[in-house]
Amino acid sequence: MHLQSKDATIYVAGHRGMVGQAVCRRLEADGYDWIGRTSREVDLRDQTETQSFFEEARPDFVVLAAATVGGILANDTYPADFFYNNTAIATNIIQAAHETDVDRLIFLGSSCIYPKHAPQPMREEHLLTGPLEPTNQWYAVAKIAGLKHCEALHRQHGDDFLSLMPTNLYGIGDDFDLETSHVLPALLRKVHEAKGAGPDGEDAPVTMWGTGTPKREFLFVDDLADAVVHLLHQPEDEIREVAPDGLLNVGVGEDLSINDLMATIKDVVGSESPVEHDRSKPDGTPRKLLDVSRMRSLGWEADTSLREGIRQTYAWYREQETQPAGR
Ligand code: GFB
Repeated sequence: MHLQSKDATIYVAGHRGMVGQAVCRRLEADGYDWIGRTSREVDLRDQTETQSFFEEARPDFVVLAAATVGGILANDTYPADFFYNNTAIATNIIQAAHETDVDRLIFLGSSCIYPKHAPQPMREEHLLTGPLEPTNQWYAVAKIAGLKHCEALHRQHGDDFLSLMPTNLYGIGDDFDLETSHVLPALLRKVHEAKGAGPDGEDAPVTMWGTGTPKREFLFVDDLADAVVHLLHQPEDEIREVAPDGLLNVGVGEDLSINDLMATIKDVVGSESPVEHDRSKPDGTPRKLLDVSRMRSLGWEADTSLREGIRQTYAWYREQETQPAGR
């Protein structure tokens, strides 16, 4: 059942993460209240704690944005954490939402659920048609379990549980730690720190991982939040008409190479840094472009250009740098 009342209780799981924060910002702007719990308050990997929280809070709507996430290296280095945390969080929340009669749940997956060599652009029907990318298969399998759980509950009990598959996300609240982050914040930070850092005050070289030839599609996180809220409002029969399995890709519909991303970032930052490649690091999937026609036919499109999104993310990053420690 779709969102109609401003009195609805909306639980945003993962409200402190980049996606959760963006969803909460958007809900607040539209005059909706939301509830959230930190992992100290409710360990979502614990079934009993999760179930008790749902019984006490009785949310009407759930946005499932809680997850262990990271870039290609983090996925490759911590496969057990990515697998276990994400499987447990998704299973516990989705089941508790079912048992407490949540009106609609939106589960956030990832475009890495599709086969490594899926035809491009990737359609929802390409799920489970070929082998996964090895570096992030553990995360992908956990996300596939979550979306299949939603699909099974819809099939067996008619639950209005949907799965959104966002492409690579970036934006305000992103992780800028070079070991764990995704490519966009990593390159933004590296280019920023190299500015004027050469021995004679020139821009120092920056190193990017891999060959720079893989292609990715980048969605500004506030656009994803807009897609989530848009979907909360859509009548169920209209959604099921375009997505009988409840699966909806969310992206911008265009991609670019990591080399071109680097050039755009350098341009936004105003950098002249030479670029070097660390080829010991993996490239991952050669291309990941989503077909977003299902969301388009539901009346949604992304509206932040990559350049504008990078500009806003960079402004936010610089603000964090200038804030006193401890904030
Ligand atoms: O964003 P990213 O870490 O994740 O890497 P994936 C994208 C591409 O950028 C890869 C290259 O080809 C990286 O080798 N790259 C270049 C860099 N320089 C850097 C750098 O400094 N840092 C990083 N991180 N990459 C993730 C999955 O895959 O995407 C997750 O592992 C999830 O499970 C997420 O699906 C959306 O796009 O390759």
